[in-house]
Amino acid sequence: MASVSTTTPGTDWEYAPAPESREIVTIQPEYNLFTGGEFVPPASGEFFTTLNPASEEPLARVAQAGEADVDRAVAAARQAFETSWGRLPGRERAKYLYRIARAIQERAREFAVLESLDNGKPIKESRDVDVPLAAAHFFYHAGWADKLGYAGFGPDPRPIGVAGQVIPWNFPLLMAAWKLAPALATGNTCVLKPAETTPLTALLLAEVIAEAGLPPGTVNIITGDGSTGAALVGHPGVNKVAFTGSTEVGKQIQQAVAGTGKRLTLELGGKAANVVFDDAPIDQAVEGIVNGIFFNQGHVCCAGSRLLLQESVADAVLDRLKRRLATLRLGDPLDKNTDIGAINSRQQLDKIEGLVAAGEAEGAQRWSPPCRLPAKGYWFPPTVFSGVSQSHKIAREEIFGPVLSVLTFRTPEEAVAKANNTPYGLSAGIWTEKGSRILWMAGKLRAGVVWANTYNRFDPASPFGGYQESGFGREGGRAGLAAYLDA
Ligand code: TAP
Repeated sequence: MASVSTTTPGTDWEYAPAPESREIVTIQPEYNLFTGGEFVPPASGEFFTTLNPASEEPLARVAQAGEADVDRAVAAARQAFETSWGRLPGRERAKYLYRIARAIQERAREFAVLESLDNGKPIKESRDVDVPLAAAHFFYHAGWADKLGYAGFGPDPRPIGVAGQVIPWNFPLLMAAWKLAPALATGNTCVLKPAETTPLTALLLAEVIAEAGLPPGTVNIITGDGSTGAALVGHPGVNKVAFTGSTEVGKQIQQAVAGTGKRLTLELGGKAANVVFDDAPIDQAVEGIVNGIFFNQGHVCCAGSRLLLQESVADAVLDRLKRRLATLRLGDPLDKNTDIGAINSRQQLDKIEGLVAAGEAEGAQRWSPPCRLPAKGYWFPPTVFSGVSQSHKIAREEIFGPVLSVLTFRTPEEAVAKANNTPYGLSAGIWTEKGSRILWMAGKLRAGVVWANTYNRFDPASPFGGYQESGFGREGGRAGLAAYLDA
């Protein structure tokens, strides 16, 4: 499949194809569940198919874990907690985490290609963002494992026990690393359920974990759909539930866990404001806007999906933004020049199309650069809505796709009021040359992460998490350790 430039006619640059080879990846026809240190068939004998969303080609059949499989995985994790991993000193746990981190680096190309095949994201993002950050998460937490007594949680903070962890499809390997690394560093054992549409890199990680020699049962990876996730979070043998996904499912989990004594952290949806003032360096801001909403096809919980432009520069910024969008290349995720890959699933594409239709019906103006979409697979062009008002559905609901809603403001106070007019509160961006204004805004924005003159920057040392309907608890940094300690 060739990449298709969205470049406007007359300014077209012909790029030669630059495909990353998929030879490095061996996809097995069928994957079992990783439980008790080995791959075992599901008790039900049921499997489902995972697809390449860019071509709709079936990639593999993957085990569907039922209640008996969840039981087995939780029992294996309990045993490892009580007899092996849970008894290791921090310096020993650290060795295993360093080993996993190095193995991810050594097999980085394999992980990146597999991630792009199963998820549809451009190889330059899986290669330069997802995989290096996943390795960095294990390195960072390996460093903490023998220093927990100095982290401000008392001299001897204890692990919680068995962690049940459920993750979404937008950053499959990275979310697995965000969940596993802090849990293991603090001495917990894990049962992880990846998303149904993107299980393959978590299963490759299972292979790495087995090769790293972790005691059997320390990490269990069970694949399946939402019913597997529900069985895991509801299992009485789980002491801590960590969930990343939609607000809707997060609320169901909160209800299921209420009154059980289980510890819970929820990383949910977002509808972030990216605020551009008239003194911002416009070209830099345009790059930040593009990165904020079109990175990973907009399948990013902290995406800058609401652009707030100061009225005096709104036309100029929009103009430059449109010119920049016309240079983005949409197409084959394995082509190294591709900027915008495939939408992860038919279901997600339907959701994006539905919300975009609502935006048009409510009177906002829709714009996309000229763009031919590949005939097969799930695709959506980069899209900008101007003339958006705060009551529009596209200004309120998370679209989780490459769709930007543009609003305007006149004063900093109005910018704050509009930015905070959302049930979410995960992230925000500020673009201005005034440091004092950045500090003033950051203090007033109700968002867990605020970026200034940049966007979508992640680091394992920096805590990440939300307010309100974006959830509670933090991942990363010292704050992230607290979620896995009985402190
Ligand atoms: P969900 O539909 O909520 O799915 C997330 C995970 O939960 C998947 O593994 C899913 O399995 C599983 N699941 C579904 N129903 C469940 C239930 N009743 N009990 C337990 N687990 C259940 O979200 P998604 O569509 O995969 O991801 C998109 C959402 O995640 C967006 O709203 C996005 O903002 C949010 N997100 C948030 C963050 C942070 S850090 N805040 C990061 C990434 C994504 P299936 O795959 O089989 O459905």
